[in-house]
Amino acid sequence: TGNPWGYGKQDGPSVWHKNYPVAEGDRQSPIDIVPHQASHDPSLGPIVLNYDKCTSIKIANNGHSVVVEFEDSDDRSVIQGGPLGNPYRLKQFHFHWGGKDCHGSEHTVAGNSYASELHLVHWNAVKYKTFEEAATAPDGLAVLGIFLETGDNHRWLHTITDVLYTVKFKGSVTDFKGFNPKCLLPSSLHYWTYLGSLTTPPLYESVTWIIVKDPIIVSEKQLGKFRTLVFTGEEEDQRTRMENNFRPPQPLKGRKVRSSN
Ligand code: SG4
Ligand code: ZN
Repeated sequence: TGNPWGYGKQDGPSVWHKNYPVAEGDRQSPIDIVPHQASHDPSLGPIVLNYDKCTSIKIANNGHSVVVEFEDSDDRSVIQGGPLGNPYRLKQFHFHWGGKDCHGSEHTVAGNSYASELHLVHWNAVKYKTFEEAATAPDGLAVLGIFLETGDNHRWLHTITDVLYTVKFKGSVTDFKGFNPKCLLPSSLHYWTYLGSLTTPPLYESVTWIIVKDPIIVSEKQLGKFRTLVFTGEEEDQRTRMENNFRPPQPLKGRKVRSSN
């Protein structure tokens, strides 16, 4: 469905607006977060994650990223609190990363990029019947963003990097049961929040973004394993390495970024 898009010269973020005019809309993501311009909002409560009975199902290469999908037919895995008026169900998580460790995140902080960014995508099952319906509604989705910075080895990321060889090509899928993404989060969940969009086509303006301030630390070697994935299918002649699958920051257009602390 939809038009082909990617992260290359011909099909990358700078041309997405031709097929997806909302790319130039008023609440696009990602953005550059300028900490001293964010307003502290004492009414913002803590983020609460109920991922305990978490039900991951599979890991897949969708030709744009690597995605871990969850069973979302009930409220077993939800995010609540913070800016959210009700619980939102976990649907999937995925990563964005660079070809080098100096860039790769979608959001930037005071102009600085991290090596990668993890997105946990949730939907508002209280107001909407399906993920697809929620994805087009202004309060339909909540994405929790976590920055990855290079340094020491991350204790749990190997659980994901160990299976990446099974999803090297676009369209490949592997069983991936019982993974709780809580192990990938930093100890403090202080955050910035603002109203934005999906960062890939169809770029729907439906996301309440919650960007965690503290990064997690992963090794260069661990991040390098993501770059063994390819954007292309197994039957395609020329393989293109999956890297630099991030959209750069978009205009703020008068939006306010709020800070939890
Ligand atoms: C990545 O391409 C994911 O693989 C997509 O997930 C995701 O689409 C897309 O990013 C946009 O999500 O948090 N970066 S983002 O705004 O979640 C959706 C799938 O295609 C709709 C499963
Ligand atoms: Zn994303």
